[in-house]
Amino acid sequence: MARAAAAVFCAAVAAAGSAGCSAILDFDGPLEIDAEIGPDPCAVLEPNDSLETALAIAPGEDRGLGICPAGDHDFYKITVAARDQVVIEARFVHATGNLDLRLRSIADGKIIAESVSTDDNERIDCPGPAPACSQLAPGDWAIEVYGVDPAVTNTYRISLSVTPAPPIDAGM
Ligand SMILES: [Ca+2]
Ligand SMILES: [Ca+2]
Repeated sequence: MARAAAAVFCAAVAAAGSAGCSAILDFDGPLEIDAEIGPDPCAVLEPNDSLETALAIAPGEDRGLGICPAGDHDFYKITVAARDQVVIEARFVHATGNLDLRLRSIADGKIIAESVSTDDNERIDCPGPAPACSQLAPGDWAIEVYGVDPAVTNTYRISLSVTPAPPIDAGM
């Protein structure tokens, strides 16, 4: 009943021209929405389809995820300290769908490095030569995983490894 009432109110707001309709949530109702979404593998950790909705992951993270439905993009946010050495990996079977991996500026979306192989897995080391990635400045960065062809779906694991740089040699 409460959901129906909320939906009617929502429609009324929409008819009045407000864009705020989606913010109306029905916290009093039963949790049947979660029950509906739960079994859907395409809904795990979604939505994370933009820089703005990038999901924070921590060093040591290693999760099983999916690019689905077709056209899905997954964004993750990582936080880097000064002189951290960062390894980002997406592991998947290329034969079931070609995924690529990018590191982007979370501020403006600029692509910093991209791993675009045509075999299993993608990996970016910063700093590292292939693909070229320089030492990352401290702060937040974004990782993007996506299907090269918009029709691609696939499962993958994302992992993040961060190694603090050794102490600066006092003799330098
Ligand atoms: Ca996504
Ligand atoms: Ca690839």
